[in-house]
Amino acid sequence: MHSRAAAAATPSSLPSRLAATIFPVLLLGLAALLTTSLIAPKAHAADASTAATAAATTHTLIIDTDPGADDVIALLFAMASPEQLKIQALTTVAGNVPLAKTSRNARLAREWAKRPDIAIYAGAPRPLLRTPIYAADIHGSEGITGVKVHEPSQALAEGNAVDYLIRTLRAAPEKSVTLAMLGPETNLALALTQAPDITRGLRELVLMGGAHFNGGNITPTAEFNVFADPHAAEIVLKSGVPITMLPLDLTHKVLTSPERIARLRGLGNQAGKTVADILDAYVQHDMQYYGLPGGPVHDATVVAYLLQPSLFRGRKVNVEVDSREGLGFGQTVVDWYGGLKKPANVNWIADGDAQGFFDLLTQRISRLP
Ligand SMILES: [Ca+2]
Repeated sequence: MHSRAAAAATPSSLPSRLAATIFPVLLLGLAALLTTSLIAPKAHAADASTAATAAATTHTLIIDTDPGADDVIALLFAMASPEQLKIQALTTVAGNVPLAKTSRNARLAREWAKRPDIAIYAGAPRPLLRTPIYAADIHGSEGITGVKVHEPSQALAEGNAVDYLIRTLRAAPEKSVTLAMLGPETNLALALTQAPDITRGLRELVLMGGAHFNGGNITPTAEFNVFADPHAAEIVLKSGVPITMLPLDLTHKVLTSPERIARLRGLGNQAGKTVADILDAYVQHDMQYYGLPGGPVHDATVVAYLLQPSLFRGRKVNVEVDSREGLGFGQTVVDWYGGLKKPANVNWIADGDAQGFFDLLTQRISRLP
């Protein structure tokens, strides 16, 4: 992971990328966004606890994802919760593995959850500007660890994920759609760049990404999803839409244990076995590399947050992304103490109830075939 990270840390040279067709579009969008980027949730309140009190929440939901072993678990978790999560579609992006495989893996999750009603749109095949990077050493060359993959019978939906997001968010009632983002944020950045008005339809963005107290997982300072497309993350963080981020600060506290995986395996359904098989393989790297007693299940914490926000605690803070070449490339700069006096744009989740997370995951996975 880390030798590759060092090699990938330098974005491709800007002059060569200027020729890319995307860049003029991006500049236009950035200009438009700058006029609205400071419309953020109200200013930093010292130690504003954001633990929610609602026992159960519902969302009209789109999930943007780059499966990814933990994405697959998050997708199964979400698709097992139809009374709370009205999933409109899945949109896929290049990330942990290239786009063809993330899209195939999203279709596999849909097949395993028996949810043929959910359309899947493929989106951006590469980041906005930087050199593409992948994480096959963590997620395996197929993007899912511990289980056999095959080509699912149900195809992708016609059309591109970015067009789907623009079309859907424009048609949606004001502040009605929650977007869960489990990978690099390229698709939404492209949509916001082409159609800044789509923020109107968004209720909230819930992102797995970033790192502050914990340090990074792809470089010492950067978390993978942000590092894989920091320019996209910058656009998203400046969108003015309410944002909750679940960073490594949280996910490295919500760890598997042999008992927690055994409960999933012991459910007796295929989904429980699948999740346990994925986790048994997936957690090995992180347990060894970080010396942790168990492994994180990063993206699945987003789904738990949507279902039961009272499991989590955070603070509304200003977060910016370092997209300059150098040691901090892809770092989320989190003003935890409010010293910069900038508007809070992110509800940064720093802690959570690990046992509560695994209880909820296990209960929901038990509902699947
Ligand atoms: Ca992911």
